[in-house]
Amino acid sequence: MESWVEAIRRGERRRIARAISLIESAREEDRSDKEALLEALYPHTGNAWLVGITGSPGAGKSSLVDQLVQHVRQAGWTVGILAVDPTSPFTGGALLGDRVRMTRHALDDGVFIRSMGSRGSLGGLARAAKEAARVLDAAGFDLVLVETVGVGQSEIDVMHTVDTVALVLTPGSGDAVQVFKAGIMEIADVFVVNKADLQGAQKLLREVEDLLHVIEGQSSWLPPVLTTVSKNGQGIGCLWQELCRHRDFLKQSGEWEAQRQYRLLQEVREMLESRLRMRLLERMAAPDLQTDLEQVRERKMAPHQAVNKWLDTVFKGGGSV
Ligand SMILES: Nc1nc2c(ncn2[C@@H]2O[C@H](COP(=O)(O)OP(=O)(O)OP(=O)(O)O)[C@@H](O)[C@H]2O)c(=O)[nH]1
Ligand SMILES: [Mg+2]
Repeated sequence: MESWVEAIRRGERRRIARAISLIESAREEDRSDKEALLEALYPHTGNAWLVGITGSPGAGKSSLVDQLVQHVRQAGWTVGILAVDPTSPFTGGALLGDRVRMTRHALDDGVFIRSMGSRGSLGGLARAAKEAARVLDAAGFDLVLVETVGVGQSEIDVMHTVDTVALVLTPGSGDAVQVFKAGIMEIADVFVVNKADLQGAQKLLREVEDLLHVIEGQSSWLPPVLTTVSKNGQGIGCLWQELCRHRDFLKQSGEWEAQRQYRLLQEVREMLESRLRMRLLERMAAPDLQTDLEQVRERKMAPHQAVNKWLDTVFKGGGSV
């Protein structure tokens, strides 16, 4: 394990890829290896800047990521990319040709690209994406870009694991309204109207700006709206500038640390809750508890009495939960 972690920290691509595969594994017998790896990596994380790119299917997210990678590589940053698709069962590169248009970075040592599907969803795809991002973080990538397809709940969950979120919209798709419906507006830090070469881009830009005035004053960060053409790279420099401005805002306002601390506490809480729930449900199958249930059905014991008794057994009766 130690040499594996060292190899990851040196940026060895095959070891990084293997680590992410392990994280994606839904097999119970992989759990202890996975936990050991995550334990060993964890002290080396927390350095990368995590940026999420989300938006409806076909909005141009991958093309945008591709242009952004080109741009930040010239500025000397190293980049890890996770393309997360909750609708796809495929993982580990099966989607790369399809979803991620980034073959030109394939030979660049400063870029690592990986796609993740829903297959390894022990604990949820958002958790797997978060843990995969930690691998890339420990591997020393300065920037980790997380692309998610769609605007549903799993995308929102994934976006809750990054520092900065860019939402990609396109003209002529009724996107601005959709954004409100999905409740994703609240989590976007930068709005990108992509495909600005198409008709309706300026109209969409104004629509989004109007919508944003509604939330003006609610936070000290007012999300900027900008246009891009990810086909040819137009507006990418501006996008990078705005992303960096958000990062600076987070750092200067103290939000950077506050947001991370809060999320780590949430992560522990959620994990604890789900583990406790699993253990309790397992216990409920025990014969003595079945007898109590029978008593509840026969109205000889009130539901809360049964619950009190079970909790007593589980927590006080020497039983580990
Ligand atoms: N006209 C125009 N087309 C674009 C632009 N950016 C991307 N496209 C096209 O839009 C299509 C989808 O682009 P992708 O980058 O794959 O979009 P995506 O959001 O990653 O798609 P999914 O991952 O499938 O959700 C492709 O055919 C692109 O060539 C743009 O700025 N202008
Ligand atoms: Mg894509």
